[in-house]
Amino acid sequence: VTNTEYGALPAVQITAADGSQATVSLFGAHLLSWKTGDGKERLFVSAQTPLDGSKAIRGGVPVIFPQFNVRGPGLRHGFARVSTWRLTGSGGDGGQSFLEFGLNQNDLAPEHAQAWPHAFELTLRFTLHGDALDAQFTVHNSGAQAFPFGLALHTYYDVGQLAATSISGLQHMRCTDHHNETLTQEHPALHFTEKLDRLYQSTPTLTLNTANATLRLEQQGFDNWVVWNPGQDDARALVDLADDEYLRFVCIEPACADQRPLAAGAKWTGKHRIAAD
Ligand code: TA6
Repeated sequence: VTNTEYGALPAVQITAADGSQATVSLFGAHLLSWKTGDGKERLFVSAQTPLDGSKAIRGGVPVIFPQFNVRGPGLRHGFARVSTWRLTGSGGDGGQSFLEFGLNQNDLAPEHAQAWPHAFELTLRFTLHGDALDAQFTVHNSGAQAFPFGLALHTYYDVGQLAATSISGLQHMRCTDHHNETLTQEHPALHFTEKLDRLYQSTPTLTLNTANATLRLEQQGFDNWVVWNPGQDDARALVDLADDEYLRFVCIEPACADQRPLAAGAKWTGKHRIAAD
């Protein structure tokens, strides 16, 4: 493990035997960069994002917990992405390398701990192996009462050219769009021709096709896939995104968008694998 800095943020970096590399900021346990063994960057980070802990990072993989967007009573998209996590483990063998991060109620800023007064332990482990990146996310209710939670791994992919990008694996699936209307995906491939903000039920596998790459996305344990690109108008309204940067990324997020209960002592685990061809 190498200690490094990303902007003004302390970060840690691992490099696997094949040269693939992951860089994670302790602020948010936020994966900022994932390069495959060929040196190709797979994630998008906005050139205009603050990198000083004053605000959530626009790009990479924001960790959303305990609430997805405004689907709950608390902070939009939760406090995990604006909290400082602990590095709880690292290592590797036989071509694998991992970094593990933890966050519990004692790590929170007082206003977040007061607004969400539960005992919990989050564990997020990123593992590099071959041309794949695994994320394993565990929520442990370490208190004496059940609590509700929602979450997501809000992954921003660098797609190069939005117009040449599509997602397959969603055909015939029901989803709700940003008008909260329910529709069925008719086309085998989902293309990005305007703002898109959709919540699908989860499936085990999706494929992201871009001009230069194919990525296979797999999940276990999550309820939904969220697909987002802000389009031109919403992108202009985002101060931490340059006006034309929406043409370079899509978000595809394994999520539990609706709040679900976790019993006292119980654990929830979700797994996400991104595999490059
Ligand atoms: O995941 C999609 C979404 O919830 C959108 O509705 C969208 O506005 C976005 O995430 C980004 O949210 P943020 O709080 O990071 O500006």
